[in-house]
Amino acid sequence: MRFIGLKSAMLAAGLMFAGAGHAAPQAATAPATTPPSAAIMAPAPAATPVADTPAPAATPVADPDMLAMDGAPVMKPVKGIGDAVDGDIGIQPQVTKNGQRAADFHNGILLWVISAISIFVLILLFIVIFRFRAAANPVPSKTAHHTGLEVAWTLIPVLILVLLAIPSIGLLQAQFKPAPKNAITLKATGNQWYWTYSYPDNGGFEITANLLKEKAEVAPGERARTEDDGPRLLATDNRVVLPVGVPIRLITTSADVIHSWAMPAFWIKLDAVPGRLNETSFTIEKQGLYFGQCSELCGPKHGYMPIAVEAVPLDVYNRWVVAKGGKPFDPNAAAAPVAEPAAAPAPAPAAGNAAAPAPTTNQAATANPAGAGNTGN
Ligand SMILES: [Cu+2]
Repeated sequence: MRFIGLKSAMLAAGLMFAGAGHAAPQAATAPATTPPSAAIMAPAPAATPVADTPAPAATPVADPDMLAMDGAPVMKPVKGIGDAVDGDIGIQPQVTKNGQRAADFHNGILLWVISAISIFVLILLFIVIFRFRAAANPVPSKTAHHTGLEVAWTLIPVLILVLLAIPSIGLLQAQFKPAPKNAITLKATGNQWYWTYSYPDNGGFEITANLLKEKAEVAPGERARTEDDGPRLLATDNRVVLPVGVPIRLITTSADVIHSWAMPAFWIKLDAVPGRLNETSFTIEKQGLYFGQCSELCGPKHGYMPIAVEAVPLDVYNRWVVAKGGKPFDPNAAAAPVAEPAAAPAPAPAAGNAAAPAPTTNQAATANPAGAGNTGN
């Protein structure tokens, strides 16, 4: 534990200096080994590339450490963070604003209200059972109506529901607030039974995440899960890497049947529907390794398509992106150019479909390169 404290302090110091201008060398050693217990990331990383404009393209260097990041486990899982704990009940510790808001709503309001109502109804039930049983109450009352009581038991529940609806609708609205323009897009595509991810704002490179099998299940030479990879059925061969403190635009779709990209620690569960793009956004506020699963019954191996997200500082993220052959994300430059590619791909296929002679035979579709492109979308 003393080690962790020391490393966190070193990282904090490193980040402070990184803000001063030379980001890459500082972060090169520290964050890769940083445990998720490191301080919550403020949107500070935005300050990193301020120093000079050409730097972001040049500074992040592809180094072997980063290439290993989505293969070999760099960040180790911490029990209780981003994962369920045996015997625990309730909601996982939340690392996004909406998640914290929802957890507070659940723990601070909903739980108390439903407990009070359940106890109240139970007391009424016991009164009926004991006080009005045939032996204790041989001559039952003939009362059929009581206006005051009827108004009360209609109005009070309505009032409770209205009071609950106010924070509930606010939360719903916050969950589907469109991502800001400087967001990084992560596109998750469900497949039977694995996930593919692409990073359209970082040059569009792709990674594929498969379940890591247990030692007894792998073929000779095949990589088996270790404890450093994560828990059984949750560890993946490639992890999704995302920056902390930067808004993420999550887009889901599917190549076959309906899947659902669910990450409990982010308060995210978004269906991945073939032929559709679903969108939501979130900002991870804490470094760490988080686990989730496909949460839609998508076939016999539905339980075998886990999700592992590694949340790292922006400069580490950028180095990973470069190592994957992508282009690093510059939060300052992003606002303008991101908007266009994000908007362009969506309407393009629709327009293509409309413009291309849709009613004609499939001969046209196969001959038309635009049509071939559409199917991939
Ligand atoms: Cu699935």
